[in-house]
Amino acid sequence: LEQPGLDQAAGEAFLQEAFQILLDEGVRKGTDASEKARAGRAGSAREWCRRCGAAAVLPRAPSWGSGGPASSLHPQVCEWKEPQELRELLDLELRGAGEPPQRLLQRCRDVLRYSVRTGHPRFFNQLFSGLDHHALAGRLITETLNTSQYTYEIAPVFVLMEDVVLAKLRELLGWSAGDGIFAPGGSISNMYAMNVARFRRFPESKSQGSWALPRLALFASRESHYSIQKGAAFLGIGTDNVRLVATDERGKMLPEELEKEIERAKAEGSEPFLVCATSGTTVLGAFDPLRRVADVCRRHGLWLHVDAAWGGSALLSRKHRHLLDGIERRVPGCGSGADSVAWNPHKMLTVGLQCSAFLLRDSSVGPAPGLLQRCHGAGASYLFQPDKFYDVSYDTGDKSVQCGRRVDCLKLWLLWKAEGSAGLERRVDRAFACTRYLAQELRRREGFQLVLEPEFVNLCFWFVPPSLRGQEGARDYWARLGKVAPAIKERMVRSGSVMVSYQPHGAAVNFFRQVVTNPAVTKADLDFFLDEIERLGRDL
Ligand code: ABU
Repeated sequence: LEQPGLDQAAGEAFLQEAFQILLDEGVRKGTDASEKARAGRAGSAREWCRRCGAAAVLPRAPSWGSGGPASSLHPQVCEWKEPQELRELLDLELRGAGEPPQRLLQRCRDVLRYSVRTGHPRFFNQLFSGLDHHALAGRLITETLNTSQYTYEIAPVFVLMEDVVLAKLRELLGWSAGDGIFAPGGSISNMYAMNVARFRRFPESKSQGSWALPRLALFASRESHYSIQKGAAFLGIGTDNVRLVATDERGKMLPEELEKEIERAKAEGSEPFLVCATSGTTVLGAFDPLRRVADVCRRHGLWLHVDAAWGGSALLSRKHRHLLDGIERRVPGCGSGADSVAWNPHKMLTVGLQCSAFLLRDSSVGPAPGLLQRCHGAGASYLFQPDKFYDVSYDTGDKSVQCGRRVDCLKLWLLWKAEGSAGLERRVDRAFACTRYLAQELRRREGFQLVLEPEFVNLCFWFVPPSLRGQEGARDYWARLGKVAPAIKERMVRSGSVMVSYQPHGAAVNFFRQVVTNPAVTKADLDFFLDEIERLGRDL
């Protein structure tokens, strides 16, 4: 005990080397478009791989693996391994003795090598992608400081910063006042909405639980996020009490169907309390008509929550914010637009996972505790001592359902400082422009078929291989088409050239859902993406 239990100097030396690896392998190789440009110019995959030092990528050349650009044969987005092989490569077992620094640094390289490069300009698989350098700096500082967002005494900077960032997001919603909290993902933000709406209607539910409640009913569209079901199960509301409202052909909630569902629930003896509208559905990118949904909520006295986890960032764009029209609406004397909103800047704004804001327009917030605090507060005497020497209203942690809570505001704050609102608007507009470009290319190319015209940045399409073209009338056409996207996906992941998601949806067989949120993506990447699908699917 006379000496520290860890070697600071050796630790720092290790970190320096680890940071260099992080920069080289994680940031540069993981995002550098010129890596792929060099690869594209190489004569063959073998030649390129020899030059860059990577092991042979493909054990043998399958029919779809030849004749294309060499870059498509080199793993750039991911280096696929079967689980057993990966387990062996990584040597995951934890042993009694520690390892020397060089071995550990090699392990860091391995982790980076075999992980998926979500910051790469050819990763289109999720609603998040890309790597923003300023946001990453914020994430690294957050990890280094390793604090919890609950009290001013241990997170003074972040308590003030969270307040400013949440106020800025509320301002974009058109709310001059209110409350909010960063939550661990959009699913939890949606659960917050359910809990707060229930508490506002039945304050005694906090102490008495389900014993204080009638059979509740909440409403969301058939296209709503699956977290609505999860939240209902988790909060004891029950998935049977989530009434799924019919949508139009674009996936937007039909307000007249909402009204009918509410009436039906009431007639069956349930107590409606919440409507969850969606701004940006996961697959189709649909926006529910908020004005009309808000009208229904007002007529029935229901809390309107908007799950804008995906689509919320459109509010930054003067050109596209109309998609969320009605979210801000105030109707003097008879209610308003949304009561609460979930918004994930980690998706379209490239902030980094996770950054999800739960925002509420709560007029009760002020010197007295607001709704969030009243709903979740438990007043732990070891954290929230009322007799502290400073203003304890800055101890905001009791609004949360968590105790320890990550700092999620710094990465967004630093990004915003770097880009300004104008820069963020440009990013949003660029994502729309990429989608428009892709849609136009799809229409031009043989074999591509849009599932629907994009309104947002979700581009949903089928690739029809030559063997299926002109056979739309055949009995098994759709069944065969439904096998194409999974087959192409397997090939692209095994080659590591590109990643994109696919799914069946309602009556539609498997189709690709392409989403560009990464500001590093260029036309060349989008052309490559379509070329690659054609190349990987031409023999199917
Ligand atoms: N919250 C939905 C995320 C799933 C996706 O990236 O597709």
